[in-house]
Amino acid sequence: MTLFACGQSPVNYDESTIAPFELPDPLTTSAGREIKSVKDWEQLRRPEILNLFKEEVYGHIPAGALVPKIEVMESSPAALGGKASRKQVALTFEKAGQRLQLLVLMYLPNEVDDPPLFVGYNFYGNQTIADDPEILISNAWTRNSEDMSIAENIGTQASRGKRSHRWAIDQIIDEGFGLVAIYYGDVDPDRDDFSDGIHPLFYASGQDKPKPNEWGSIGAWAWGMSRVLDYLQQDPQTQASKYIAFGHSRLGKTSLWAGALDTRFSVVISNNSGCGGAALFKRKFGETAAAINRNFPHWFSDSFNAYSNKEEDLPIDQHMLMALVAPRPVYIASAEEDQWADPKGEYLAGFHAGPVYELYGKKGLPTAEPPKVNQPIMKDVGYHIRTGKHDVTDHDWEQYIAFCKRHFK
Ligand code: GTR
Repeated sequence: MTLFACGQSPVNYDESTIAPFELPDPLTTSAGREIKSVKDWEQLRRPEILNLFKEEVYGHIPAGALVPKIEVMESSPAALGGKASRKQVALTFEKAGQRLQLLVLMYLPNEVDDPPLFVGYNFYGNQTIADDPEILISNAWTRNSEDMSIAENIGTQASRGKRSHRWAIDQIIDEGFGLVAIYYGDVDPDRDDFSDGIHPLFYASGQDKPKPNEWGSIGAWAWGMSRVLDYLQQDPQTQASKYIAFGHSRLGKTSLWAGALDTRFSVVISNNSGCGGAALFKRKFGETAAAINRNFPHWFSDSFNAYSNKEEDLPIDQHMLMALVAPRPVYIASAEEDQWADPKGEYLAGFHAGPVYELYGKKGLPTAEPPKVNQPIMKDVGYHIRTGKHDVTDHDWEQYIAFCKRHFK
């Protein structure tokens, strides 16, 4: 079936019409040298690939460290009926007269020392992830949504708990994990506007938008995840924890990029991340580079526009993004009805990252054929496709917890 999205380029949902394409080999350098050792991978090819993703896809993050002011805003040892501690911290970044505040919400299991922590963004504010009246509401711009009871571009009391179905907090705590939640709009409001969010704090004088090969919003959100890790690593309650980058959809693209950039993430999880996340660009199935650049011009670097309808020219594909996470475990989840995100392309990217995992003596996905629905595969690369739509469900969380447990044993 080929559908036309409002007079734009056709959207392909037909496996049989995918044009043959070639994937760049993660284990051959651009100068044609074959990589046969971890040392050569880490010293030659990995930096080369990382730089290609910066230069061509997500943009470089400008140099310069910003050290935030840290304030504990609230804490309680008696959250979630007494089984968890809640702690809320504000990280405030200031530069050149600009100020950005990031609210970090933590739920930590009371019975576990150094619990592994899922670190993940949400779409509408921390207050939406749980029905907990103590959660602080951000002042940052928020997309209006009737479902979320948000009408004036700012989080509301009525939005509390509206997205709790996406966060299996009880399961997470009961299994001995903690959750660190952040609102992505605190770091960069999700709109095509580079005068807000973190970007202006890094502008040189006279600059009003990132350079063509500099970060878009995904780069900014990935930067924010690393700043949260900086914080967690110096808080005595969380500094000895393991950190798991988690994200759904555009925020799954972000968790993969954050995990590639920052090796302090021990495990990386992408839920239904699709185009620009886990899915292979070169299949051009479902959402394409042209569609994503048209609809979300602010997500990638401007240099990425060169690949709209020219995926074959890309010197990378998303199997190499996952290869950047190696040897750390990476998990990719798809949903059967989420064809826009190209479930098979998500699986294949994981599969083709395998050779890099194998170089480390780790195990990739076993075959090029995706598993049937609801039959997770858990190697060092993990994958499942579940029944249902683009979303995060308890079934997804069950797999993430099981996958992390295997690796933290
Ligand atoms: C869609 C977009 C996808 C995905 C999704 C989301 O509209 O086309 O790439 O990121 O939004 O983030 O929910």
